[in-house]
Amino acid sequence: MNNQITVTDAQRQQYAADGYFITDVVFDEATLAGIRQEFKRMWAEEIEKAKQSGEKLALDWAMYRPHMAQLDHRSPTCHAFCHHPVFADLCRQTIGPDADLVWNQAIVKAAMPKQRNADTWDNVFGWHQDIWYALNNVKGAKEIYNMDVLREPNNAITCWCAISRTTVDNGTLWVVPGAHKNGLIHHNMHEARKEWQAQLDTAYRIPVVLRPGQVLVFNKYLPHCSGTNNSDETRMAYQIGYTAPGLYLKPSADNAPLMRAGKLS
Ligand SMILES: O=C(O)CCC(=O)C(=O)O
Repeated sequence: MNNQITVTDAQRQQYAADGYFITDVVFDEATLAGIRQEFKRMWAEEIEKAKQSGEKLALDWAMYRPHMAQLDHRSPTCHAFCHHPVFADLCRQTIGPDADLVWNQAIVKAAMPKQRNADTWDNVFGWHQDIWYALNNVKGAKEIYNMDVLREPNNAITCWCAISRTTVDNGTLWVVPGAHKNGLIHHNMHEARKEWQAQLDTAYRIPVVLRPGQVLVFNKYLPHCSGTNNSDETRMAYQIGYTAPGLYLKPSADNAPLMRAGKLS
C-alpha cells in the first residue's frame, strides 16, 4: 500500500531519541475549516452545559480551555478526521499494520481576558504524561485496560494536530525532548485546578510551534504542557490516540479499529 505521507528516517530517529516528531502540513484548509466549525458548535454546547451546572471552575474550563473528548461519537466530520488515511500512514510506519483509535479530544484555548488579577484562573495545562492520566484519572482503569498493552512504550502514538496555528503566544504545547526515556514520572494532584502535575526538571523544555495542518506525533511517556493564550486568537488542537489492538479488555465504544493488515478499516 502506498503512503500519502512518509515518516522519514530522521523523523524515526527523532521519535526514538526525543519522543516526538513533527510532520509537514498534511491537512488542507477545507478539512481544517470543517473541524473548526464542529469544534465551535460543540464548544458552545459545553459552555451552555457548564452555565447550567452553576460551578465556576466548570464554566472557566468550558469558556477558556474546553477539553471535549470522544468527538467521533458527536460529529461525523470528527469521526471521518480520526479515520483519515494520514493517520493510517502514520500508524503503519510507527506502530505497525494493525491499529485502533482509542482516544480523541479537542483542546480549544480561548484568548484570556487582558485585564485579570494575578490569582485569576488561566488556561495553562500543567506538565503531565498521558499515560499517567490513563492510569490515574480513568476510574477502574485496571478493569478497562490491559495493563501490559497500556504500559508498553512503543505500541502507540498520540497525534496532536494543529487545527489553528499554534504559537508560544496562543498557548501551544511544550515538551521536554528525551524525557520519555525516564518512564513513568510521579504526578501530584493540584486540587484547585483539578489537574495532575508531573514532578520533573523542565529546564530543557521547548515549544512546539505549528502551522495549521501540521501534526506533532509523540510517545505516551513524553511529558508535555501548554501555556496561557495571551494572544487575541483562539487556539485549536485535536489530540488523537492510536494503539496496537488489545488495549481494551472488553468491547468499548471508545475503541474503534483504524486499520487491519495495513488497510483502513
Ligand atoms: O492542547 C493542550 O493544550 C494540552 C493537551 C494535552 O496535553 C492533553 O490533553 O494531554
